[in-house]
Amino acid sequence: MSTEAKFGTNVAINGSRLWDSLMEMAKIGATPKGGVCRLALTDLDKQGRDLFVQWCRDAGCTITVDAIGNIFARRPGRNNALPPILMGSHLDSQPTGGKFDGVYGVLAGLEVVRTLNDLNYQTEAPIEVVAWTNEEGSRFAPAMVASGVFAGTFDLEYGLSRKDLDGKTMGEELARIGYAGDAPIRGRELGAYFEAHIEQGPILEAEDKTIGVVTDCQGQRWYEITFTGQEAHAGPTPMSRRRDALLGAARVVEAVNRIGLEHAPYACATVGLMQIHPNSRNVIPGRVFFTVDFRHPDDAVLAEMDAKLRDAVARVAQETGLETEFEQIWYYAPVKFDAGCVEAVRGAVAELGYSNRDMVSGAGHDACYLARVTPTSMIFIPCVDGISHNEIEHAHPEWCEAGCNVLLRAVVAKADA
Ligand code: HGY
Ligand code: MN
Ligand code: MN
Ligand code: MN
Repeated sequence: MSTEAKFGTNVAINGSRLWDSLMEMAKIGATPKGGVCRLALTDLDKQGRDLFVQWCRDAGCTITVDAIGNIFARRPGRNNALPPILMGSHLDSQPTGGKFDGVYGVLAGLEVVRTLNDLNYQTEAPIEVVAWTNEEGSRFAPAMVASGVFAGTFDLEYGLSRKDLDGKTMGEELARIGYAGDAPIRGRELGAYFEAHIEQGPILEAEDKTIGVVTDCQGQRWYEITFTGQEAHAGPTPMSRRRDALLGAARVVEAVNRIGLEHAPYACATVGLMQIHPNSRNVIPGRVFFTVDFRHPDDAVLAEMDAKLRDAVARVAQETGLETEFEQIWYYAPVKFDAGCVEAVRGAVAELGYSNRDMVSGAGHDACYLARVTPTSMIFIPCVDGISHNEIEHAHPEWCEAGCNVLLRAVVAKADA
């Protein structure tokens, strides 16, 4: 039965309440250019978590937190023996993040709960809003590590032992902010998972489409590379006697970009983090640490890019005589989302009459790991100029409202199935 038949035709979420909650949450870690910085497990992440938990309790949910800090806000159904339908995303951000990446999916889930409360409507199965720990992978690599632990891809010890660049572990930081929970880390039977998220790319806005029906997500490979040469004085050291670690890194940065271009238009290849030691203007760099982020929707191409990177690093090491350390620290294959969940989203979009198109997600999401343990799919809304992971990230209120209306219907369709 369609949700129209259940709720009647005038069912809609409260768009201004959702927008107000997004703007309220954006005050936590607000940056001067209008973005947010709420790095995973910092005091600001704790503040955001505390606010989310309070809002969920105010909406009548019960809260559980698991051993890697994932927060589950549960709204009971008529039959609580049934596996719950989950919806959510993440509250942590990039260092120069935006107001919507992740937090939109969490607060859209809360708005679904608030709307069902307004309607005094109880779903058959229970529903849960989830905030996953450390989705961004900016402070603690890799990304999505907590949903990966939940899905059984990583063991709990691996997750808790992830270190930031200051050597602090996720386990220590979870305990410090009071989110080292005791709920079982996995093994619960789940009904389905839906994640609403901004597209973080330009397609929906460019095609004037309101909703992205996400069918797939591209795969990723992350690497950590170190070149070691010899610090020396920038003045007296002849060019012929230098072992300049930054020269090696620069040649690999060029190779990374070339590999991405060779596999255009779908490949993505990025060097985003680099540490130069001693990072002094008149010292020849002795050591350079940097990261590589590869993405592609075709696993075989992702493997080809991997092989080309390894060759490039070996060639540069040979050319420059630098020592190298090379490690692939993360990999997941491209993900195909569950046809039933995709159809639930498509059905909701049709009921609502929103313009839409199928999409492959360029960004990684917790949904990529949830897809390993329960039927999963995603709902995209546009973002202005496709810009994200940037303080100017923006989504219009009407887009946020539309995505949440779709989430409401998809979740209820599954919970009442
Ligand atoms: O990197 C990603 O795709 C996500 O933002 N963690
Ligand atoms: Mn995100
Ligand atoms: Mn992100
Ligand atoms: Mn706007």
